[in-house]
Amino acid sequence: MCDTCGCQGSNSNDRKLLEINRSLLEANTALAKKNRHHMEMMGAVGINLISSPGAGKTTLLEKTADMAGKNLDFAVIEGDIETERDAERIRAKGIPAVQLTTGGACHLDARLVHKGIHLIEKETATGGKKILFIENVGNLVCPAAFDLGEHKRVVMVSVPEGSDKPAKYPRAFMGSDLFIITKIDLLPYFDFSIEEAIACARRINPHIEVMSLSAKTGEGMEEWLFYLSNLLENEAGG
Ligand SMILES: Nc1nc2c(ncn2[C@@H]2O[C@H](COP(=O)(O)OP(=O)(O)O)[C@@H](O)[C@H]2O)c(=O)[nH]1
Ligand SMILES: [Mg+2]
Repeated sequence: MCDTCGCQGSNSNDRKLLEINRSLLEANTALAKKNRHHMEMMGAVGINLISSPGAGKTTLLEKTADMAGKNLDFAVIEGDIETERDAERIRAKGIPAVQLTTGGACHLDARLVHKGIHLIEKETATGGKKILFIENVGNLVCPAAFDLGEHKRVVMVSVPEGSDKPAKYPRAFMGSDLFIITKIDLLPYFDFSIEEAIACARRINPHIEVMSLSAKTGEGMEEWLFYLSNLLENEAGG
C-alpha cells in the first residue's frame, strides 16, 4: 500500500506494466540481432538515424546521394508515422528506398525494420558492400529505446533546436556512436553554441564522435562522406 495516499492498485499495476515493457524490449532485442545478421549477409552496414522531426535527416541523405554519386552504394529504409514522402525524395535521387509507416507509433522497432530489410533487399544489387540507412521516425525520445539491428547509431540536432538538447534527451546520446550538428549555415541567426552542445553530449557519452555540417551549403559534408567510406572499408561484411 502507498504510504502517502493509501492506494492499493497502482504499485502492482505499475509492476505489471514494467514486466510487459521489459518482455517487449527483450523480444525487440532478439529480433534486432537477427536484423544485424541479415544486413551482414547482404554486405550492408546499418545506420540508424535519430533526430527530432525536421532536423534534416532526409536532406542529409539527399545531399549524400548528390555528392557521393556512384562512389557510395547505399539504400534507405524510411520510417514515418504516415506518407511515402521521404522514400519518394530518396528515390528521386536514384537511390533505392522503401517506406515503413508506423500508423501512429513514434518509433521504428526491429519487427518493422525486419520487414523493411526484406523489401529493400529486392531493390538492391546483390554483392558488394553497401550502407543501409534507417531513417527513424522524428523523435528524440522513444527511438532511443529500440535496437533495430543497426551497426551504428547517429543522433542529429539542428542549430534552430538549441544546444541544450543533448542534456534534455540524454538517452538518445547515450546509445549513439556519432552526434551530427546540422544546419550550421544557420549559426549566424541562432544563439546555438557548438561548444555547449558537444560538452553536453560528451558528459553523457564521452566516446561519442561529433561532426557539424550543412546539407544546404555542403560545409562539413566531406567529413561525413569520409566517415561513411571508412565504415564500408572496416565494417561491411560483403
Ligand atoms: N538551412 C538549412 N535547412 C536545412 C538543412 N537541412 C535540412 N534543411 C531544411 O529543414 C527542413 C526539414 O528537413 P528534412 O530533411 O525533411 O528533415 P527530417 O524530418 O529530419 O528528415 C527542410 O525544409 C529542409 O530544407 C540545412 O543544412 N540548412
Ligand atoms: Mg525525413
